[in-house]
Amino acid sequence: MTQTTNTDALDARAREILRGNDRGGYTVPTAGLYPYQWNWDSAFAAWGFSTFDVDRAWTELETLFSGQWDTGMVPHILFHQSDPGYFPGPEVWGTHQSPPTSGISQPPVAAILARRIYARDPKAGRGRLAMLYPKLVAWHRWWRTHRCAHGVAAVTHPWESGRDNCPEWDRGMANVDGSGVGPYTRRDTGHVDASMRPKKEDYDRYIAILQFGRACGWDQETIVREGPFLMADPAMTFILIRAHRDLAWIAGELGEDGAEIAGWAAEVESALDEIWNPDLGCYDARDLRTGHFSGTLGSGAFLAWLAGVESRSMETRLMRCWDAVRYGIPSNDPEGPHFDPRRYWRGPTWPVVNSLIAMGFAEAGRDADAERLRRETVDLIASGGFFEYFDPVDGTPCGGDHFTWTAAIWLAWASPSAEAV
Ligand code: 2M8
Repeated sequence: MTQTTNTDALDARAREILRGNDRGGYTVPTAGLYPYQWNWDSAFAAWGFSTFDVDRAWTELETLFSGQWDTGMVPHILFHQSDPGYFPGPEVWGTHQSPPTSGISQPPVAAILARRIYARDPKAGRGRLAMLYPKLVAWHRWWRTHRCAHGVAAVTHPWESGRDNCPEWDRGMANVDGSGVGPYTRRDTGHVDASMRPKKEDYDRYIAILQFGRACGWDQETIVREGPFLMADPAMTFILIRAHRDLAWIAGELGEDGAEIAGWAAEVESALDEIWNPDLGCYDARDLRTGHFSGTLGSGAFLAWLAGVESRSMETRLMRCWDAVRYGIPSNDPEGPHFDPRRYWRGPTWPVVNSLIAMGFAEAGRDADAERLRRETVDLIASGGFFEYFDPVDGTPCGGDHFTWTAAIWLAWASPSAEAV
């Protein structure tokens, strides 16, 4: 098969996956394992749709914001239709929202990707972006008020970070007592191999943190002040800085005043020293209950470039971590004690995270790194398929198949046919 035919076939397959996971106005990450609308998955889905159906791309974001709370928070899951295949479902979260939702948020990539979707067809997108703009502002304001009280961005649940069981959270999770959560049945291990998923002791703690939030009626002040888990997250911090900047740009494009939003980005940036771990030589997650760094290098540190942050010592450390594997940026340092190449966020490489890291590389003028990361991601998808994530050492595809965000980033970034926008 020629290179072109192969690209055509993969592009067609990726579009088919997005269409196949479309449930009418929103996409599920993959049938079975994740039967609802997830926050950052949807923003990536929209980016993918924008390569062949810009109207559908805007609809995806609009449906996501249909779940926005009065507080401005955009929840991490919207439960549009009930499905017994996923735990914890809407009745466990108990948020009393319509549509039913979870009670935490997820990385705010929507403004970053809305800007790119808009760039594909500004004429068609202007009205849609203008409608979305005040909702984005309300969500970003929520981040500033409820998650950046310590300066950088914090997460109140590992699920809020999107990197569920990454070793950075081990410190904070050690403070959480999962022993009293009562009986429950996990559904994820019925869909994929249990050795690739978080362990039972992690799940007990995830549920304990959820139960705390539910017991206080999802009152954010109580959760931040007294909740069982609160950690500063480099990935969230870098994404937020970048998202604030893109939202300020959107404001300017729409003739709105983006100065306040640009100020939020500067505020977070000026607090970055709080998460610089000198012993690790890079940005690190930090337990805000005890002050301890996680002491482990994760893929979130590589998002520094996305926020325009650079440092010589960080560069050497991060490149060593990448060079230790063959495919993509590993979610945890292969030379560290926690590296587990197939267990979810404890070592595998995630094409979706690679796409964000490569965006940062390209904008920092690190074209060779951006291209290397794109090529390594192409190799994974071309030989393994559109899986959720991959073993970075030997390229084995892992987790769910026919995965929305893998198909989306293929179309928008990795595919040789992808236009740079
Ligand atoms: C994973 O998280 C969910 C909980 O939100 C789960 O494991 O049940 C993460 O990879 C997260 O980043 C992602 O958004 C979600 C759906 O793809 O799955």
